[in-house]
Amino acid sequence: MSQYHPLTEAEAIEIARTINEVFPTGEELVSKEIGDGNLNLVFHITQPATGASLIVKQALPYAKVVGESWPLSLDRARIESEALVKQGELAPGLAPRVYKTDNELALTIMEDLSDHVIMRKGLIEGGVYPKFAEHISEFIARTLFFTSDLGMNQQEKKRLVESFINPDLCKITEDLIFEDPYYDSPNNNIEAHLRDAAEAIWADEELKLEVAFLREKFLTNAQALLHGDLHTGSIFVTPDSTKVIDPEFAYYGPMGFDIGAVFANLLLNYASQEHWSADEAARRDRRAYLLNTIRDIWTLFEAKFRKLWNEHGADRVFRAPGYQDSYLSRLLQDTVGFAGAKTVRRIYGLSHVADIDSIPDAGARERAQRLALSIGTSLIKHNRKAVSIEDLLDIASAAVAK
Ligand code: SR1
Ligand code: MG
Repeated sequence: MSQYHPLTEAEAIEIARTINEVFPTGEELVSKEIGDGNLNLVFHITQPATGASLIVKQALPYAKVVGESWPLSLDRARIESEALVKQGELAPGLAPRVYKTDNELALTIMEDLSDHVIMRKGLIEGGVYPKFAEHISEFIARTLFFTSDLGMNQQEKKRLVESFINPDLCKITEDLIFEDPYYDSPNNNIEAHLRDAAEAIWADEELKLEVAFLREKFLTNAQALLHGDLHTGSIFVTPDSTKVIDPEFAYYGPMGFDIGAVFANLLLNYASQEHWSADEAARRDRRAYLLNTIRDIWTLFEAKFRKLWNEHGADRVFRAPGYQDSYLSRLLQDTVGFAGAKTVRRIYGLSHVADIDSIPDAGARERAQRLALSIGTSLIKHNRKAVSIEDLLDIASAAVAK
């Protein structure tokens, strides 16, 4: 069975049965294909007699969301597996356990997290996750610091850069985030009522200059091993637990891209409160919760990152007074810019988010979309001027007040 082909459910069961630590006994296994993402097959395998379960995830050789006309390398399954293992080592308890990898079949067999909820869904349903800021700040601080030139052997880092070269998946990001939204690309998915807003962005030279700087950073700045797609659909949560999944876009890139992804998706949910909150007071409370979460994440991240640097810094020259402060201010600016770019692309680019697309009322949906565009474009324009996380929060608050 080892030559690549998309698995049938029966084959997925046969493979799952080899994971003795989950299925030590021979009772019947049941499979359900639950992949609702853009790129992969995901088999949820359960053993009704014991309640044991696991996930078999298989990469397809094309982007499922578009079809076979968009081929994608299967090597991304190896990258995803290796990134999951590395992230699990660097941030214990914050990534799913990997039981087995098969690079030929492009699969990863991993811990079933169905006692958690996908954070995007949880947020849409009004969930509150009091430990999330603590957990995600730990995840980003440790995975970014210990894979960067700040926190690891710099020769080994170059070898890691090589093993995480991920051209097909990077190309998706380069197109969908840093190019298509800024011209009349056939990839865009623009609701008719938003055409004028998209056209205004295509004509905005100040904005496009900032996008060019951000694109350049994404293309060239091999700062740390990124998750690469750290939106709220890549995070499982409960009130007590956080697990980061799906690092198939992992590659060496600018740290602010991962942090900005988390913030952008909280901001998209913030914009979507035009519909999901029951009334004005509920909307205010929910938005305050989301902005406080962003503030907490940045504050905790910065403190943890500085502590890691002070205790484990691998580079003598980088101890020069002022360098750490400069690094963190540049990282904040990148984070603000990438948060903006990742907000804009979800409104009329190829791939949207359920927070906004599932708003049934067209008027509320349009208000949420325009609000997200206003926040996203302001963040992009402001990125190189940002001095504090309060700048990002003020932009989000001001957009609502307009
Ligand atoms: C063709 S893939 C579209 C999007 O889904 C992934 O989650 C990434 O965000 C990508 O840009
Ligand atoms: Mg994904």
